[in-house]
Amino acid sequence: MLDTPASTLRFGRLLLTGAAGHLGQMLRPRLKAYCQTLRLSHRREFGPAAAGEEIMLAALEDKAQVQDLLVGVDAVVHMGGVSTEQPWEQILAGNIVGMVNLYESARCNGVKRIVFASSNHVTGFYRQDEVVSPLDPARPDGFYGLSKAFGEDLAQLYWNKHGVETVSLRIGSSYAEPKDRRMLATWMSFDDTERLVVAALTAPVVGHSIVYGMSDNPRTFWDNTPARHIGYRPLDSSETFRPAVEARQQSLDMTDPATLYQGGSFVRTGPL
Ligand code: 15L
Repeated sequence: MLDTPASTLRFGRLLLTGAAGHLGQMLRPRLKAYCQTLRLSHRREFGPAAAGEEIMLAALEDKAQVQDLLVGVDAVVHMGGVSTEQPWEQILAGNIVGMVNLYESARCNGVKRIVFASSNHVTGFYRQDEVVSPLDPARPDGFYGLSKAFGEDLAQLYWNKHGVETVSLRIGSSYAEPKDRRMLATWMSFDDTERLVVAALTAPVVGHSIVYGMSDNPRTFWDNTPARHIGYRPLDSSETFRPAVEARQQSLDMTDPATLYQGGSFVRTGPL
């Protein structure tokens, strides 16, 4: 967790969706420093609220539940929805219908800013020898990446038409440490993930902006220059883990699409 001066407290009530998921659990204690009340939401029970928290269960595809969820909220950190490649029906419910419900609720409840957990899989079908920026066209690597591209387009629509601001975070691989060679390029430490989310919440003017979520890795697939106005400055690097990762994965199969494309194993066809 980062040291947070008291002066950074900016929000009355902040909503964190997907609070019981991988990134939601990591962000839960960290985001409390930036608000008076942290409203936590997930589709299933996940235990009691602690001091400074409130819990509201909601399924994203349930329009009425999502309408209630955003009442009295100043800003949203949307980590909810389906976070890996899954059958289309699940992605449709969580990431397409759920996103429309969330943005409609934001519009109706006057919520001004959403930080949206998009994904690097929006551009997963670029090769690993290309450097992609948020200005390049989407090349999703599956239904999951496609749904995140839809989410970004929806965010753009709600900015243009209704003045709801969004920062879409094309998150790379947010884990305690990189698990394989690909993640030496895509890894984002938990502290840098907090830095990115806080920068996205607090940058003064964002409209709809897209930024890749990565640490300060020396080799990377992404160029965040068009998102410099967000003010995200990563302080960690995957380089520390390189010797251990390379020792574990000594050779690369150059005929495997997962080696050639940025999306890694997400680009493979066949069973999930
Ligand atoms: C994602 O979007 C997934 O949510 C996560 O599980 C990782 O697989 C990550 O991308 C990645 O590309 O490493």
